[in-house]
Amino acid sequence: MRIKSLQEYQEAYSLSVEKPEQFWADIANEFDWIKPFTKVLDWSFDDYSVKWFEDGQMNITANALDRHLKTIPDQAAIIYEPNEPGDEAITLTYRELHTRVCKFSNVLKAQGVNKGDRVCIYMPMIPELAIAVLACARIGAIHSVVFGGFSAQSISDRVNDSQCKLVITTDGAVRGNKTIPMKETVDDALLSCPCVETVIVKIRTKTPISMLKGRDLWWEEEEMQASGICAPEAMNAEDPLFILYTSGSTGKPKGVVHTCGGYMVYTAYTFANVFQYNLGDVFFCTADIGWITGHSYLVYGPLLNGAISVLFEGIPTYPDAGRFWDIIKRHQVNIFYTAPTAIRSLMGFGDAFLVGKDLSSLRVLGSVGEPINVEAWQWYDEKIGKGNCPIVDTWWQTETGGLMISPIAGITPLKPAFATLPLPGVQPILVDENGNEIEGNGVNGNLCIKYPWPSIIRTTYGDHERCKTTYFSTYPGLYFTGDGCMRDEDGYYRITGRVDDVMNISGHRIGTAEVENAINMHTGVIESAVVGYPHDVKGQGIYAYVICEHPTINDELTRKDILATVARVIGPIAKPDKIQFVTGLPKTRSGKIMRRILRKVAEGEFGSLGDTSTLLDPGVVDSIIKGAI
Ligand code: 7RM
Repeated sequence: MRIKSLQEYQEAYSLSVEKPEQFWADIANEFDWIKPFTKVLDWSFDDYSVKWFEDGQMNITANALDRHLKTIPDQAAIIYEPNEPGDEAITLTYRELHTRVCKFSNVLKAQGVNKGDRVCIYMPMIPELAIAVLACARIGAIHSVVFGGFSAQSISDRVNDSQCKLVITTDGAVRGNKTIPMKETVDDALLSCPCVETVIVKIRTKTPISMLKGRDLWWEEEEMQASGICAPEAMNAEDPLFILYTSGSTGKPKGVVHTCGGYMVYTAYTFANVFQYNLGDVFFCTADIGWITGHSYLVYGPLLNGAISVLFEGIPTYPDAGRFWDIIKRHQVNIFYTAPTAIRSLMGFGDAFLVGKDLSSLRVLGSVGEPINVEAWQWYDEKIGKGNCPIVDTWWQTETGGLMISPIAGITPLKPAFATLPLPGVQPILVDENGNEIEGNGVNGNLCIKYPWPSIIRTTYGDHERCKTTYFSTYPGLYFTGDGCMRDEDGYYRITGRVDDVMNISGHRIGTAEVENAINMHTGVIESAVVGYPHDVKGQGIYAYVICEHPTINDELTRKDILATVARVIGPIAKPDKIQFVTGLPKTRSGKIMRRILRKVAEGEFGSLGDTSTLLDPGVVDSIIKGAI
């Protein structure tokens, strides 16, 4: 399964296109199956359905944990680096992680959690977050991790959508010099979640919290009583493994469903190859487990490969902007995987925080989450990689489950800001607005994928129609990514950003409609329109145009109030960077907001607004330009 040269990549790629079933069956057979599969793939992108290894049975934790007990029981699986740099790091070996996962599996079982039940996990970046995820997978419960920065409202929306019966959380969290409530937020959320029977609370901050008799349990007490032996549940390859909510261009976030077998095969394969992981290497992915990157490349991909994975609780700027570099030295990190927004932010602090930092353990660097600009790429290459570490710019999505277009470290010749070439099994195609394929090189288009790979989204939880219309109806017969893309003269791919109403704020996906709905909940707001605009550090910032009932008495205060409303409804990450009060929005005769114009104004480009003649009231544009900030 390991690609070792450009020629091997090309051979693997050709085989994956010509004989995809043979290609993936060979890779899948390297794993432990409880019952081997006989069918490899069944699919249709027209009436969307995909099944990989359908009649096989397995358990992803048997492959991520038990399999390594024979060979590397005493090797580190997870190295936990706490928020406080002075606190001791904690290493969990494969044997220890296995025991703790088994214990917590038994805790969940004792609470009546069965195969197929949904469990919501709302926790900070501590080892118990990974343990909770793996325990669910071991007993066949479907985990739904909700990022610890989301609001009570967001938790209850997600818990209700998938009808979770149990929630796992902590008393509080620490991030940098802040203490953040967790259980209190869960308590608020659960006021409107009758489906939840049990809450398990791990102590992290010793924050006083309310513990409801008959519902709330302490993690420590339950774990102490549990046995450390728990056989992995036999899962069909197509049984759901997890739900992860992600934002789209309309409505509330949707629950992306991934299944056990295909997700296991694909995350393990891409991890090993793209990062060229060698046994004993220390891998540090800075993403939170609350996002897909954390699921696939902090937990599952690394553990499936018997890797050493660093789990960091804090933030890149605490106690100062040298924290990542200190962690790299402290744990002798060989492979470092982070987001362009972090790179740009640290670059902004200047070289002072790099002085005296020993980064010589590094061998491979990775980037994910948003397009990386050339300056950031070069800074990363020179200052962090010392010109010696290949940078893998990995393009993929929550829906793709794993890396899709990416260099293979040290093998694919690089070009700054290019995700380069599709990985084996991935068949990208560029199409124009009408869905016609744009062939040849030196072209731009909308990025689609024309053939299934093992970890493609299976459905959106509880609403298969939504999955079909969102991904498979824009261009019939193709999976539409929502991204624009160019293919240069060498056939290299460069992702240019979303072409739909999804923003990418510091690598976090947020829908414009979601932010508008939150703003519209604020008293006195009649209507709003939200667009993304270029932001030096975040990649994109959020720009909101807001119409209020009356002129506000104090614009500054109303702005702050609106921010508070958005933070309460969605979470602090969705707070607009700019709010402009307007008296009207540019609408067409049919009532559609012309976002193109609002985007231009937000970018500060007032001269080239294009055709505004179809607007109901073209005068609105002038007044918006006058008030632009
Ligand atoms: C992994 C993740 C997905 C969206 C995707 C793109 C953007 C991600 C890159 C990128 C350019 C990259 N999942 N994106 N990686 N754009 N180059 N290497 O981020 O579901 O949260 O976001 O992120 O727009 O559609 S996600």
